[in-house]
Amino acid sequence: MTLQALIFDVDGTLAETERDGHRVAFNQAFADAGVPWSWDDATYARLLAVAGGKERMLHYWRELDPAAAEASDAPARIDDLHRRKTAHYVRLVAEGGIGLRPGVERLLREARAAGMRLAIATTTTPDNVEALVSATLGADAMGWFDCIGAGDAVPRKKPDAGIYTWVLARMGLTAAQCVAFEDSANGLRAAVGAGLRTVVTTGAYTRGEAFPGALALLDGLGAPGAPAHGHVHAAPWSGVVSLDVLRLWAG
Ligand code: XBP
Ligand code: MG
Repeated sequence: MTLQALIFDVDGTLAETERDGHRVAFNQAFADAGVPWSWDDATYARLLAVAGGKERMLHYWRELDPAAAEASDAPARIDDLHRRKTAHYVRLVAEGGIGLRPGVERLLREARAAGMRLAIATTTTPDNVEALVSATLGADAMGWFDCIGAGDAVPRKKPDAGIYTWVLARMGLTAAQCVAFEDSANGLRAAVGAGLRTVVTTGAYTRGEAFPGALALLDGLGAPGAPAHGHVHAAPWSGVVSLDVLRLWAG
């Protein structure tokens, strides 16, 4: 089957957005709303086991005060906090503080030049995707992606496979025609659940997780003179993840 499309996760895969982006935005939203929460790095690392910012806040609230978290006004309060958080995140990203991970822009441009289709499958919101893509690749770069599967497009977030099956359906492609890129165990489970061969590039928060079923488990995509290291089909591998390499791996 000829490789037709690359499907990218966003947070942790395109860029390391969590520690200095999302986490900071959550804390700013809590402060805005007068909510006495503040997520330090260790707390956030633990809470990242829950994909989805709204789901993550609700999980934390249930730990702190189960009764309040189940109250009738809880969903509206979570939605308000998430709107505030997303506004802070979009502003933080627009300020240019978060760059793409090494090799991401190179591979995206290589794929475009070869006529390979591109898509995004992420738990975060469409606004956050647009902010990151525009800030790092330019205002027209959202047009590089045939499909952007984000946030509440599907009823269940990763590790549910829904967002990936949603993207495949809209692309009119089968999993066998694509390769997915992820950074987390939740994301890998979602992509594999949709039948996708998946390249995992671990990040600051995810490198200690387990990644059963990954096509490749790497520390990044690599760059000329700065190869990635890891395993492909469980065999040690070092190099630069290029389109030709992906075509070879995808068979
Ligand atoms: C990672 C997530 C997101 C972000 C926060 O998404 O789980 O929830 O942590 O963004 P990805 P939101 O699938 O790109 O790795 O607050 O918008 O959910
Ligand atoms: Mg991710």
